[in-house]
Amino acid sequence: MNPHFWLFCTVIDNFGDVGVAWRLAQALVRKFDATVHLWLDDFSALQKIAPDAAQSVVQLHAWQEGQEIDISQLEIPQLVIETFACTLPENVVTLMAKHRILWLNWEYLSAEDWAVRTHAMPSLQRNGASKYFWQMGFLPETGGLLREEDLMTRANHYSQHHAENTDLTLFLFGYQSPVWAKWLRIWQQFQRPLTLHLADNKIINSLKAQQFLPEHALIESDVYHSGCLKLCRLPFVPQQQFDELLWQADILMIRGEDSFVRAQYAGKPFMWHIYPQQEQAHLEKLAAFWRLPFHLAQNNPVFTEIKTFQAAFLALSDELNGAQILDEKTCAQNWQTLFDGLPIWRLLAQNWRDYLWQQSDAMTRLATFLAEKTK
Ligand code: TRH
Repeated sequence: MNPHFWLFCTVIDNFGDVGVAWRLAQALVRKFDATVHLWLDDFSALQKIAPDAAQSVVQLHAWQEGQEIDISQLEIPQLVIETFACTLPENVVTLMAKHRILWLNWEYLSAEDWAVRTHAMPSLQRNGASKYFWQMGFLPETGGLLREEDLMTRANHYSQHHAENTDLTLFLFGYQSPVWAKWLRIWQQFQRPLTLHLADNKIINSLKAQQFLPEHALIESDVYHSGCLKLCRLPFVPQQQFDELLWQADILMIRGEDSFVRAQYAGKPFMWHIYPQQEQAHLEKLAAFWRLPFHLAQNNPVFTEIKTFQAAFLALSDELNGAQILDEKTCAQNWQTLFDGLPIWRLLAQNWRDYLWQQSDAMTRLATFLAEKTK
């Protein structure tokens, strides 16, 4: 008998909520040979990341938070997952209490201590049911990260069949910010040919808002030259092909949550444009993450010269994420340090990727958790 799992997701904005829910739904099917039902309140983002979702084995349902759902034709599930603390339908909560169904809150990814501490902890609900926190994370004691079994094979196959870039190529997938125009102006001063792959339209819009790009740029044509910079607008690809966009580039500027994880598995130098939160709460989350790869590097004799690189990197990462504004000269010096330090940046990313790779993935950890809870 294959298990039945139910998954609920509300789309806040962009592609990350649905991106994680969709990846998770497919991972559950693969790992547990499960029948997975996914309830979503907005299908437009799913349509973009998975245009063939309707033909998938994942069973899709429309739902709005606060509404009950029709469960009369469905088998009782063994597991119900609410992603990112969305509020489950009242009749599902009642069903779970009656049949003692396992209930998980699949949380946003964070390296902060509280997230590590609360992983797999139960929180008692008003109806007596226990809801468990699933804290995805980077350490063995967390809920781990989603990754497909064939990811490394696909990545190796890609690099074996594609030549290295002639110009240094940066993949840029970030949020709206004036920092992009500032950084591109600085990169222009270096006189080094750079190819910039621009995904989504937020960075392009930022460059236009700051008059770095004219309004017509990257509309009629996919390529725009500005001094030594070649800007290429990427088409939006289905999520299954997203990794290839990362493998094509030499440096990855990524955002949110799912693309952030994929960049780490790509093992390429990356910088994280974290999703901004109220009262700058994202800055603690950002710092908590970067402590990990840099700490890991400290224990590796290959990284004797990392201190200067680390200072420049963290200053730029802070600037990208609104923690500080650097004066032009310091900003340019820091970027020079990063470009000169590309070999260190590469090793840092590979060292971190290897560390993640040695760990079990989220589905393996979930299988152990389910086995324990259903004993
Ligand atoms: O899009 P994001 O910024 O998403 C989010 C949401 O804003 C959310 O509310 C917030 O909670 C979360 O970030 C932290 O970034 P993310 O998470 O990287 O998701 C992007 C998804 O889009 C990811 O699954 C990859 C996918 N994608 C494609 O499939 N094709 C593409 O061409 C591109 C550019 C992205």
